[in-house]
Amino acid sequence: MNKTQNTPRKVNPFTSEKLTGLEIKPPKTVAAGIEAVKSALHHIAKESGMVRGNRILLKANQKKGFDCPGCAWPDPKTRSKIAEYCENGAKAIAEETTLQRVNPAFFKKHSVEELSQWSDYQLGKSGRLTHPMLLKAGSSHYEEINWEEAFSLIAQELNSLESPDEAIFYTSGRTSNEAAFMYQLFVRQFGTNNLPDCSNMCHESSGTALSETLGIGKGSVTLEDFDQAEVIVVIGQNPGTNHPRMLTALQSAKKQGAKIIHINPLPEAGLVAFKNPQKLKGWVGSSSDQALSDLFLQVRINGDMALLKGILKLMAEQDAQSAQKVFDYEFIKQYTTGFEEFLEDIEQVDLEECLQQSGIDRALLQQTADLLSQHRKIIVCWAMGLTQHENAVGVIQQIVNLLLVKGSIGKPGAGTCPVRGHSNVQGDRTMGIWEKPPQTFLDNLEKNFGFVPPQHHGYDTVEAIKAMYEHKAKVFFAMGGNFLSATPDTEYTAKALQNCRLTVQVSTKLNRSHLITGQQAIILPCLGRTELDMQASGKQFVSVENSMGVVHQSQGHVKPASPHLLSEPMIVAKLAQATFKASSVDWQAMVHNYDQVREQIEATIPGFEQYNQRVRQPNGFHLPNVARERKFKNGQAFFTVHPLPQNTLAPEEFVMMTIRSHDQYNTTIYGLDDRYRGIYNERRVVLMNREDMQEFGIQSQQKVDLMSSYEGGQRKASKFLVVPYDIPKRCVATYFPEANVLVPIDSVALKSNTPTSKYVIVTIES
Ligand SMILES: Nc1nc2c(c(=O)[nH]1)N[C@H]1C(S)=C(S)[C@@H](COP(=O)(O)OP(=O)(O)OC[C@H]3O[C@@H](n4cnc5c(=O)[nH]c(N)nc54)[C@H](O)[C@@H]3O)O[C@H]1N2
Ligand SMILES: Nc1nc2c(c(=O)[nH]1)N[C@H]1C(S)=C(S)[C@@H](COP(=O)(O)OP(=O)(O)OC[C@H]3O[C@@H](n4cnc5c(=O)[nH]c(N)nc54)[C@H](O)[C@@H]3O)O[C@H]1N2
Ligand SMILES: [Mo]
Repeated sequence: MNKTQNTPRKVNPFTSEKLTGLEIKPPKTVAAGIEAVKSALHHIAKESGMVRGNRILLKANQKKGFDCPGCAWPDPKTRSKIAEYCENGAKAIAEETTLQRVNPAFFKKHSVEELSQWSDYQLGKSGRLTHPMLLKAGSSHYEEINWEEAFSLIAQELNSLESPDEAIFYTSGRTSNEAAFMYQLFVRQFGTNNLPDCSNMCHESSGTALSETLGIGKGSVTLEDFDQAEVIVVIGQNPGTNHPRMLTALQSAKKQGAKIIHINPLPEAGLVAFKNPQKLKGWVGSSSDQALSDLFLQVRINGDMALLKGILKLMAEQDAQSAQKVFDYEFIKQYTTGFEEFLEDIEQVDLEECLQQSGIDRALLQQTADLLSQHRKIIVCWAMGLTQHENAVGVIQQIVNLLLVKGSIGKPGAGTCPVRGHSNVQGDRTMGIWEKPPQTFLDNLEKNFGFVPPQHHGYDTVEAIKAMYEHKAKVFFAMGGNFLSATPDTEYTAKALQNCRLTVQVSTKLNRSHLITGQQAIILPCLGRTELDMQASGKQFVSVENSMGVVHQSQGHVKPASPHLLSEPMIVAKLAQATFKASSVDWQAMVHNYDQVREQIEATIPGFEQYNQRVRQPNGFHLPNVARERKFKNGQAFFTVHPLPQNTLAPEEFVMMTIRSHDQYNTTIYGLDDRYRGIYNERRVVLMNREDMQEFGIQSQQKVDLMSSYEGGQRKASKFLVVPYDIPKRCVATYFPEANVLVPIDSVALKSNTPTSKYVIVTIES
């Protein structure tokens, strides 16, 4: 079956162009409710078996259960006994606990070339990976390899590099604190800070913006703050799909009197109305449809800077005119620097320009400014709609300005709330998964482990792709994720990976990154979150940090998908033992009992005092947060000044954002529907404004090609079907990862280097 060939493998790095049969229905106005319950049960029954699946679901997000691998939204202190999960959490769990298997027989049957022609949906649905696999140079099929051989092969490649900086170690955001800490320790002892992660494509802009102004890259609110907030702004985020349990928090806040402002180019379901499926009333659909948002501002893509500046201008005018101050001068004086420069900039704002650039009319802008003026307990929540733009850091800092003028940082019911994606992406960063580690972190490693970690910064995700493309990096190792499909500029990234001598993926499920490889490729299959992790000292649990800085435990109970799986910590330990002739670290002791890893974390990272004891408390513990405690660096938070972007389009150009459908988890495709948006059975769609369609003579469901010509380079994504949609003029939307081929590798956010996945200039060709 296995052929050795001299010509390179003809593999397809792109998503499948096969159309699957689009059906369009009116978008939903209500999120969740009985349909969500039906959908959750359908996915669980199909993948995991009805009885088994439901037993597994009962453990999701329970105090003695596992942390849902869906999103990073925190758990409430009192949990629902029957269902502390949401529809999309259930889908994530179904995906991991599926009964399908990708075993050596599967790989014998299907060549890598053949598999690369499959859709992402088909690849994912093939099931859980069961054995370590090797794709030899020139070979057509993966073949089984034993663990020891796999580790020694990787070690050999790593040790034959001219410099440790020729290796890249990527991390996705599901990796536990324990695995992440050991992984970065291994990588730094090996000698590099090349630790790019999914965060580089995700909330990096938030981290950069917040550390510069507030001294900490994380959000400042806790879940309890939602019930005390007077105004909650949800901007650039689609919680109905991506953080469904956040709707419960918003609903509860609203019951306590909070007003909710929704700022988005799309009227996303859930913020319009929401039926809580966790409450029995909601299960049968009898609760009244509640409109969650009080104000909806349908901003143009990247119109947020203009919108925020316009709002601040109106608030400043009111503050100047009325005796009752809009701004919190006591807070400003005591805690901030730069207010005068900020105010001067705001006073010079041209309101007309703001209205035009944001696409919001004056009356609505005034209403929004009034609401914010009248209240002093404000929370702002945001996600990818803000972080993936060239001026992302600036826009987020403008949000910080808004909170600072209101004194809305570091008091109950107020603060910053960047809503994280992957369930432990925040914890991974705390553990040192960072290409730019702070010096204190490196010093602590040195003190604790007795080796000198590399001092120079490593590659982030975009830099890593370029380094591989330019043959500066030769080994690529991924702790989870789907690097090929998640990153921008698919064709360029594919070449980059193919330039490597070896690519290694630690994975649970098959994806395109296993097929677009270096000369040699290895798959190391690992345990998932839901599975029992048995080590020499007995059953283990791991810990994770949610979006609000709460660290808590997660314990899997499900029988592992295969007896050959290793846990991520074990994989790191064995890799370290194979790579190092001698090491100052006792790798075996750490995996013997994960308490030992936690002891090392406690000794290295501030905030983890009595880690093993506190993580065993039912609700875990909060990490310290200088913004929440108003202990800003040198006592001060910083106002900053930001210009309006120059967003001009040629007559034939559109701005495209790449977003998630309701049936996917990043590059994992659960199904082909986007129920809330009324789009069924198709992912190759482009959402377009009806007037634009008329102007350009485009029909509903017409097949078009999308072209991007950033700085002269031509990129093309073929065969997309047009869906007429309620979206601002000259704005279009496509799904990620289908449209990643159009995101230019050089189009990145200033300072954070995050690909501008929400701002790609395209033309549409019929
Ligand atoms: N079910 C499910 N859950 C998930 C994920 C998943 O794929 N599926 N992914 C996880 C991950 S890693 C992450 S990071 C999060 C992502 O969560 P989100 O950030 O909610 O995900 P996106 O689909 O990228 O949605 C971005 C939202 O921003 C809006 N938007 C786009 N451009 C702009 C703009 O310029 N201005 C404004 N104001 N809004 C804009 C879009 O219309 C959309 O509503 O979700 C996490 N949770
Ligand atoms: N155009 C565009 N591109 C984007 C985005 C966008 O909005 N638009 N969003 C960006 C964002 S926010 C993110 S976070 C990235 C996501 O980038 P990644 O995190 O790299 O991608 P995922 O699709 O989440 O990774 C899925 C794979 O992870 C593996 N996996 C799942 N669970 C586990 C586990 O427990 N352990 C291990 N070892 N592996 C596991 C499975 O094999 C699965 O196939 O994509 C980014 N790319
Ligand atoms: Mo993300």
